[in-house]
Amino acid sequence: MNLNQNTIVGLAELLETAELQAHDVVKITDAHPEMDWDDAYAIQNEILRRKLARGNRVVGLKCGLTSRAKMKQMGVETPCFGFLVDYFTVPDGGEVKIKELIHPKVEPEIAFVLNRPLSGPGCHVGAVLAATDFVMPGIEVIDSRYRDFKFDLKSVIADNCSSSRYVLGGMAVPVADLDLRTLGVVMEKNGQTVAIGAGAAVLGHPAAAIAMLANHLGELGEEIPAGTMILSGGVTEAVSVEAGDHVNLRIQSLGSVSLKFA
Ligand code: OOG
Ligand code: MG
Repeated sequence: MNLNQNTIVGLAELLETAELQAHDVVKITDAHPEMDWDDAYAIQNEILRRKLARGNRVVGLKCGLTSRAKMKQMGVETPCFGFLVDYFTVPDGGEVKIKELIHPKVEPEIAFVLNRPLSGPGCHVGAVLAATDFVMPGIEVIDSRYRDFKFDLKSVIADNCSSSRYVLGGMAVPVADLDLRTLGVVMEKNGQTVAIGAGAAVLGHPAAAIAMLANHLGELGEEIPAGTMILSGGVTEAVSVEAGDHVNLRIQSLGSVSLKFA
């Protein structure tokens, strides 16, 4: 680690305040080019600590930048991991207030819910499938706190991977009879198709993203607890939204989920 504790606490406060007050900031590596990966996750952890101290609860985890489309769109080559807390949750068909966000985008996701813990190193697609209770369609609303949605990997990790809101819906389907690689994904905005893809866009198999998260936590001596919900990462590029937009996601065999922006 290259940053001292005061700097980590200060940067966490800067980023979390930007989230809560819905204003952007310049990417933090501009002023702290020496920041390393451990610093980045330490800042994210400090944001989590602030939220827990305020009474928020963790309701899930997320993998990000796991598809080529997302990596290319953001100019970043490596996945990142973040957390989801209670107030990020939107009910199926529910409304997100644009005023609470900076410059939101939506992305289609396959959500996993585990019935057994997963630990790394050595976690693989088979272990993930064996520990998965069911999968569901999910729309993630990302909202980078960085100006113009421009960042590098360390800055976005510190910013909890742009986490902001998410909705789950459709059907909860066990994975035994599904081929998650060939599941078709169609996202519509205001009735127009804006993104199409298939599960394999996420690291060749969406379960590989969950395995990567388990291996990442394994390096820290942690595991993914049983019962955890995890977003495996945007299947396609993220799409900008504004007030009045209605977004619908359909995933083959899993049904649909939607949300609107006001
Ligand atoms: C980072 C978060 C990416 C995903 O699914 O790829 C993400 C970003 O693009 O702002 O959630
Ligand atoms: Mg995402």
